Amino acid sequence: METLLNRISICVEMGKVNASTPYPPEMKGQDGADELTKKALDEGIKPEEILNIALIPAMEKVGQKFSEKKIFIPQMLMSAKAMTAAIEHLKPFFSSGEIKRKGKMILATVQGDLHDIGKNLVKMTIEGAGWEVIDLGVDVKTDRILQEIDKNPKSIVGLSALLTTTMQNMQSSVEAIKSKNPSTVILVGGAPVNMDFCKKIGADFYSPDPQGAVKYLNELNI
Ligand code: B1M
Repeated sequence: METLLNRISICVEMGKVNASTPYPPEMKGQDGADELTKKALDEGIKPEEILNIALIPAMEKVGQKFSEKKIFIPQMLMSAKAMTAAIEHLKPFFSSGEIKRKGKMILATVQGDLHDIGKNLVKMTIEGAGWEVIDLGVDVKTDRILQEIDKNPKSIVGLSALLTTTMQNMQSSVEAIKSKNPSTVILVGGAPVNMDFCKKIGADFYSPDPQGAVKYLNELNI
């Protein structure tokens, strides 16, 4: 029998958001990522297990299929919707951090980039660890980030990029931020980013995942 985690994973891979969506036709009438994630939590499955065993690997498969031209943008978008529906149920578990905030992070997906699932996970995890997050959203121009730093001068800046093309925009944002505010600490992440790139563009730290970001933030003496 298929486990619940496996079923959630299939829903994300196939783009099955909830029971009432007719897409994909072969799963019509079945529960989707929405209902199954709630069920999994009700049955006591840990939110981290749902995220790491079901959701993230499903998205990796989606990316793989997209690379192999087995699926196209509309399917990828449905998978993103299914993943977002599942993550909605996980939010309360990640966001139940301490009331007293340790510090602030201005978080953005860089200009030209519309991917926000990873950024949103980073946001949830960092908030859950007791930090305030000012989420500027996706496709964020450097000027908008600079404006927010002016309003919140001691904030850490977190930048996410998922495309090799938008890594260049990450670089120009980092350069502009450091040139105007050399003491601003900048944390970068996203699938194509790595520590070498982080160092090359003058950012302070790279983390491959939200947990690494939290560890770094908590070690900062601010
Ligand atoms: Co796009 N896409 N996409 N896409 N998409 C990728 C990234 C791609 C790898 C797919 C592929 O070809 N295999 C590829 C990029 C190739 C490249 O540049 N090398 C790609 C492409 C090409 C595109 C388009 C250009 C397609 C087109 O139009 N022809 C287009 C670009 C649009 C744009 O941004 N301008 C596009 C569009 C889309 C959708 C809109 C359909 C949708 C995004 C919906 C959304 O985000 N709301 C989408 C999706 C879903 C993907 C894949 C399948 C999944 C991304 C995802 O959510 N992963 C992706 C393939 C893949 O990644 N396997 C792909 C799950 C998420 C939890 O992981 O975001 O990596 P991730 O975040 C991780 C870590 O990276 C880290 O923590 C997170 C949790 O572990 N992290 C940080 C992220 N940010 C961090 C910041 C930090 C610290 C850690 O500190 C600040």
